[in-house]
Amino acid sequence: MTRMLVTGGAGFIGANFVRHTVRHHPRYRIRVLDALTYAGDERALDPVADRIEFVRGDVCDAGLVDELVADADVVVHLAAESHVDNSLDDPSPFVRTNLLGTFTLLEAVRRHDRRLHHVSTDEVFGDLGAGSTERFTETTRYDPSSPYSATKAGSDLLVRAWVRSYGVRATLSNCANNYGPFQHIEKFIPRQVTNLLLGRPTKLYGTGENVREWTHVDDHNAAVHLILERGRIGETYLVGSGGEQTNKQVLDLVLELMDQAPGSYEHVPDRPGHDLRYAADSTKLRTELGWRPRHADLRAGLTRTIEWYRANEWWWKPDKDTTEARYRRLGR
Ligand code: NAD
Ligand code: TDX
Repeated sequence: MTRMLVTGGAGFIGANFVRHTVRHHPRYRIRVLDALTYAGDERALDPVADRIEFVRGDVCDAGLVDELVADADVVVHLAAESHVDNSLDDPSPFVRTNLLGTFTLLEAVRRHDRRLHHVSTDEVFGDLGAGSTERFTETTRYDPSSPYSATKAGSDLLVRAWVRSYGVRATLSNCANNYGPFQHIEKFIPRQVTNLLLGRPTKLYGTGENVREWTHVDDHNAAVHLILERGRIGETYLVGSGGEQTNKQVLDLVLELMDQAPGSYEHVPDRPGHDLRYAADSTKLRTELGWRPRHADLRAGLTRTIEWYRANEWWWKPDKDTTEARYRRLGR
């Protein structure tokens, strides 16, 4: 058995990763480290609870992290503050968790010479022109816009420096926007879906012309496994489905799939510094490691995701009022 430590394993991508790993990679014995912030929910791990060990704790707690890393062969690092709007409102937990947390983990991994995979975002590159066909690559210059992406960029740079200076055995991935089950209802797609399920208006920032490359969480997690198995140490791999959509297009598709008229949304004030367009060139991952998105059909993926939110009100409904109260305070 390979002992795997997953940080942030009760969050959206982390919980899907843990469930995917239990199902498809039984050689791993998994331990999850998660602080259970507002974004973490241990119930997402219920179906695999008897196959994993859950530790509630902070990735910035050096003593705890040292102990857990010493007892692992592989570490997959997903713990982070992840929501751009929250980072604009209060950057401090982002600086702490994303920077100090990654530093704490890197020091433990260095001491115990453990394999690390660092999960990051394509937002570290900033944004692209709305009309351009340019895509981010592994060598695009870092140019983050928000406190969230700046702290993620900083965490990537720490990982790269620890590889070069201390020989830490780490890989990195920078993925485009994910969607799928268990995504917090503060994020774009689940916010709209749950609003519609409750008979409330959907909310579109600004003109809705911003472009994202929606990638199903299972495709992202399959990429992480390929990188863990065959990725080259020190290398970065970009992950993206290739399907770009404006927010308006995605919202119209959600409306159509939920039997609502196109264009029925409320325009709300734009997010400050709102990145225009993200697009990741995942050629390296595809050619070196043979990755292909299996859920590139957004219509099919959204249909299943909408069904999941419809069937799992127990999971998201208790958070709805607090989440929307936060948005009201932000004017969005
Ligand atoms: P999420 O907010 O849903 O989950 C984050 C998890 O980390 C939660 O369970 C939370 O409790 C935990 N956590 C937060 N602070 C912690 C701390 N100090 N110590 C321990 N645990 C802590 O986020 P997500 O969308 O699942 O993202 C996971 C990772 O993937 C992040 O690093 C994010 O930057 C990256 N990423 C996300 C996307 C996306 O579209 N969601 C895309 C690319 C990369
Ligand atoms: O109500 C909304 N209306 C709206 O128009 C919300 C919540 C968002 N938006 C827009 C803003 C973005 O252009 O939708 C787009 C997607 O928004 P988010 O879901 O907040 O994602 P984004 O800011 O693109 O960042 C996401 O992808 C990259 C994740 O939250 C990050 O963790 C990841 O790194």
